[in-house]
Amino acid sequence: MKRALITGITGQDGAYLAELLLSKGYEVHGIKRRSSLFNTDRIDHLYQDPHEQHVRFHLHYGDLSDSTNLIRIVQEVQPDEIYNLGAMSHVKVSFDAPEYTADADGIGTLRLLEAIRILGLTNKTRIYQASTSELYGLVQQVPQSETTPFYPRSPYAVAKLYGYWITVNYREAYGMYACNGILFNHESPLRGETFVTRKITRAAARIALGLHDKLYLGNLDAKRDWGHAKDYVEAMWRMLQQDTPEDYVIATGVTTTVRDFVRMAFAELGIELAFSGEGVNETAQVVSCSNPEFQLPEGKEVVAVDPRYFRPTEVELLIGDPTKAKTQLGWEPKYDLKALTADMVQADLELFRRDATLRAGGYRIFNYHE
Ligand code: NDP
Ligand code: GDR
Repeated sequence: MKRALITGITGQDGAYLAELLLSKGYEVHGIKRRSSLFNTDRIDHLYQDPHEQHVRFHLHYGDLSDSTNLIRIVQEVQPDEIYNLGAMSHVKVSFDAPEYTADADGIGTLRLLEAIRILGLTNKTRIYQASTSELYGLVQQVPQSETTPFYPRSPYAVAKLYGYWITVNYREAYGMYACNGILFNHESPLRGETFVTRKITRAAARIALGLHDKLYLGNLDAKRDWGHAKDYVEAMWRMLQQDTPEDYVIATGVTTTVRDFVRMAFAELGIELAFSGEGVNETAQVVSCSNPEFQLPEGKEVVAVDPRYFRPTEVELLIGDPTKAKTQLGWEPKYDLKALTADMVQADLELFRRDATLRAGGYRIFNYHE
């Protein structure tokens, strides 16, 4: 039985990857951070009572900022594969917490590589590093591939640039099986609520159900290559099953503006929107609503721009070329953007129908944070 260790197991990708590896017969170990409230919502369905026999899912307290802790866990687990998904992953927040981001996302990667080396596991343990399309940053060439130069545009991307190169360096210096997956944006119903797609699908469902008035967004012109996280964790696993370690771009090859994603999300609910105005004055109004479940008057303004969400430096355009992954890994995504949007919007509609029922019954519902 193969043994995998996942950092960031409580995150979106960690949850899907754990599910995938368990389905393939792996013993899965995950590192979670201590928090004052439970933070395991995404993996609770995978939990196995440690008192039972033949348990294949284990959680360890830890943090990428703590090398002794990482060394101890790697020593205990003796993993065949490590997936380093843990990170402060929000680009906008990295401008507020640049030093912490560098520590967790940059030096955290080094700590894990060093743990493998110190413990003499360089010939046993394979490692996947969660690199990102944010490395490309300022547009120099499209579509972006494994050979496109990097130009990071945020403290997050600069930290991830260190993670990328230190992974390459350990591969070359010590012959480790270490790979970078340069993954473009990938989303799902498990996506964190403050990333733009999930923020939009949640707000669309809540506005349709009459639970929320208006969605405020930042740069509507930004273009992203959005795929489904379920497809992307499959690519991570494939990268660690090859004869030689290499780096791969994982993307759909299709790019879409934030504005068009808003249109698609509302359209999934039968609501047609029209955008008007420019820059900070741009808004979107309801043109029609074909779904009798929702009471949305024509002309209602449901989207507006709030400069609070602008970034000091922005990544304007991402579109990936996944040819290498398709050819060498045999990787093929199952979801296109329409199917991804439908999956997310329907999941959020289901979630907030429960809130609507509670509110109708006189119960207070949770606060809604943006
Ligand atoms: P999430 O933000 O959903 O999850 C991040 C995970 O990292 C969480 O489990 C979080 O724990 C954990 N974490 C944060 N800081 C630390 C730390 N100091 N020590 C240990 N764990 C930590 O991210 P995703 O699942 O979306 O992304 C997974 C990885 O892939 C990240 O590294 C991200 O930067 C990268 N990536 C993501 C892409 C995407 O589009 N989703 C695209 C390209 C790369 P907690 O739950 O306690 O906060
Ligand atoms: P990104 O994802 O920065 O690409 O990083 P995010 O969804 O945060 O932003 C995508 C684009 O949408 C624009 N935008 C907004 N973004 C947010 N979060 N909130 C808003 O209100 C809003 N309005 C417009 C942004 O300016 C941006 O252009 C994600 C993360 O998962 C990273 O960890 C990962 O490395 C990259 O994807 C690939």
